[in-house]
Amino acid sequence: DTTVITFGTFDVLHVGHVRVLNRAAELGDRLVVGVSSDALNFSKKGRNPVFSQDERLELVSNLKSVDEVFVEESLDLKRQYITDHQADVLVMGDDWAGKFDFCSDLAKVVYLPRTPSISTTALIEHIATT
Ligand code: C2G
Repeated sequence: DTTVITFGTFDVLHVGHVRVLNRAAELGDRLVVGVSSDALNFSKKGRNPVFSQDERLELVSNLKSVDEVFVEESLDLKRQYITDHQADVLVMGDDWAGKFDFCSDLAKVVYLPRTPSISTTALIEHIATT
């Protein structure tokens, strides 16, 4: 069996998130998703997420393509998460291209093209200004 692992914040879940998760799931038999903790999100983006980590975990875990979720506490634990979950493939959107190549001795690292013109930041902006 092939286990695929991917990571993200998945705040204000949108179609770009669903598509990357569906495409990640197609690369194996089982999809495990590391959802960024609120603290990690704050350190990456400098703002609190709209939805809390518990809400984001609940949303992601209820998607059809997702078999298991866990909290991603740190960007620096990629190697440990891959080992813990016995992942064979690490998938990320191509905004992270090259960034996780240091894991390629543990798992096949695949970067998928992002869905154009949709992002949490743009959604927040849109809601705030309309
Ligand atoms: N994504 C996408 N298309 C978009 C927006 C996002 O394919 N229009 C993908 C991203 O490339 C990523 C996933 O959806 O693979 C989750 O995106 P984010 O929630 O923005 O994740 P991020 O905050 O970049 O966290 O350890 C890695 C990080 O935790 C990634």
